[in-house]
Amino acid sequence: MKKYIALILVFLSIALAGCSVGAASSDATTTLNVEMNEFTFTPTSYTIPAGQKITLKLKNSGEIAHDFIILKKGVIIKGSFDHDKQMDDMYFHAMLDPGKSGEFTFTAPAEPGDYQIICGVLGHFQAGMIASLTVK
Ligand SMILES: [Cu+2]
Repeated sequence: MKKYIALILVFLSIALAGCSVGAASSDATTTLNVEMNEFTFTPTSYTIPAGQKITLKLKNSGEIAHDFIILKKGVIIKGSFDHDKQMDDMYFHAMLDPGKSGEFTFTAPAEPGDYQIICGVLGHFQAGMIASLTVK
């Protein structure tokens, strides 16, 4: 009889373990599909859930390299952007050569609000390569 109860407990713990694994994997991953070209991001605005894992599917349909940069909260570029001098202003950065596609992952900022997305290649920000990100 004791053996029988022990067996039931083993099955029960396996079932519970199965449940918790299921709960963890149901944490939805948000996917962003972004296309870059001269000199645009398509689409131009994105919304992602705060603190969650994001899969970024990036495609460069252009003929030159482009960046997908999420700036830190409160960093608003107005005049020009200097990639090398403003490393600390970047929350996330991905770069793609022309004609390439790539998949990247990052964790969305924990703080809700509006964030600026830009291309950091010299002159591209000025050419209008900007998008907006809403974290909520
Ligand atoms: Cu660019």
